[in-house]
Amino acid sequence: MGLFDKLAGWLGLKKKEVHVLCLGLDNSGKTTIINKLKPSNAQTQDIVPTIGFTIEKFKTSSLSFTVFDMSGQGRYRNLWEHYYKDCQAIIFVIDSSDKLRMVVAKEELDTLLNHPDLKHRRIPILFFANKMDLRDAVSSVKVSHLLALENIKDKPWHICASDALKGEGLQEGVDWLQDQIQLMKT
Ligand SMILES: Nc1nc2c(ncn2[C@@H]2O[C@H](COP(=O)(O)OP(=O)(O)OP(=O)(O)O)[C@@H](O)[C@H]2O)c(=O)[nH]1
Ligand SMILES: [Mg+2]
Repeated sequence: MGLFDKLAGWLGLKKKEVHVLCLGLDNSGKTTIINKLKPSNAQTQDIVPTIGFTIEKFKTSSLSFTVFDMSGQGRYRNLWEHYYKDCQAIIFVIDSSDKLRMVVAKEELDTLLNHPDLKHRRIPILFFANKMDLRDAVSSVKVSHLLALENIKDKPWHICASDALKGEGLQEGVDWLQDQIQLMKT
């Protein structure tokens, strides 16, 4: 980064650019969450399963986010790792009502935490324990235990219960992530 860019950053003239990866099993609600974070006039009504990935851009007063909304389907999960090197934050979404596949979600999380491009980096991970509105959903504390999040010692992480259909819990999570990104060195 050149001196003028640095100066502009310090003076708050330039938005910090961050790449965020949105990961989690298929049907967990990733695209629904990202859609809900858009201004209401830009939201789409029909969400379909993601093929490969899609890219969304968001801007706040100080940050410019590029969010990679990855497909969670088994056949596309091998794409995730290609984006680890360039990402500065991860959003990991869990369907809290899908107890059968919680173990698969944990396997995918463990694989990503042990990946060489992520293992030694202090990048923040925001977990959404999504679909809290469903009767079968387990609490975010339970999701946290099932995924053994207490074992993540070298990265800041946070879990929020969410209902992406109503948009509940999303702002709390995004606020936490923004604070973490602001704390990170450029
Ligand atoms: N009840 C309920 N349904 C939800 C919630 N979030 C998402 N859904 C539904 O779950 C289904 C899957 O949502 P998507 O956002 O497409 O899931 P995804 O994680 O992007 O799936 P892939 O793109 O296949 O990886 C859709 O029918 C959504 O309407 C939620 O909080 N509660
Ligand atoms: Mg999707």
